[in-house]
Amino acid sequence: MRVSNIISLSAIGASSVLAQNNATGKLGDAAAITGNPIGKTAIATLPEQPFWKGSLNGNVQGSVVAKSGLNGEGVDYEISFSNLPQEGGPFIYHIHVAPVPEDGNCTGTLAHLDQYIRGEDPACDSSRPASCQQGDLSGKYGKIQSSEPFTAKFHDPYTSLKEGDGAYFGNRSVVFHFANKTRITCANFAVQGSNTTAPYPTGTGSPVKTSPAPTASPSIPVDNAGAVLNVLKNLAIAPVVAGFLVLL
Ligand SMILES: [Cu+2]
Repeated sequence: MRVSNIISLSAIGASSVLAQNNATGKLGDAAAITGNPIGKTAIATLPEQPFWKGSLNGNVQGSVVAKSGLNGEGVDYEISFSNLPQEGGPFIYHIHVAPVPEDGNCTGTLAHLDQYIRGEDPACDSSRPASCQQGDLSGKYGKIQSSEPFTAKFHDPYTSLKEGDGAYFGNRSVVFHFANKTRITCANFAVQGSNTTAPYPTGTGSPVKTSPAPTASPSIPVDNAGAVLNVLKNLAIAPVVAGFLVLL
């Protein structure tokens, strides 16, 4: 192979890596979650009254039901929404980082669950869900078209029902928006607890705070720094460490 060909191939490789890096979090792609308590469920049910004060025929109705995935890996979601607004779709919904305050003000839920500091733009590429904001459920798994009722079931590897994880959402909220991001309604998750007696991963050494198995992200090269960072992310202190690294 000619040197010029090698150089141009290298350039293509470098530019594709750069393009990928542009569309992920400042802390990288989201790690797959393991160790969710078996049988644990969190449900967010929309309230009777909308937050949005425009013209609606009653609030959007429905819920987001989230259960620990098989073997505690990731979370299985069941979504159902009805009484959708007549216009302003397709609608979008997310896990937001803060709970709904007592007065029901959806603005108080702040931004999306985004532990890896990705931001909303560019829009989530649903073919690479690990690169999206963890809370961007409609970005990763589909917006809500206007046909009623809207239902969806999907598995998300990147959100957690394990307290202490940065990706834990049992104490957070769901917000339902118009396509233009205006907040229509919102609801807190309520944890239903574990409905089985299957054991938590305790009593077998140090099973809890391990980094995800390398097989969870086979296409991503892992160096020592990356592995350390993954562990730190699991400990939910990555932003602190990232701040420290910036100081360096
Ligand atoms: Cu949102």
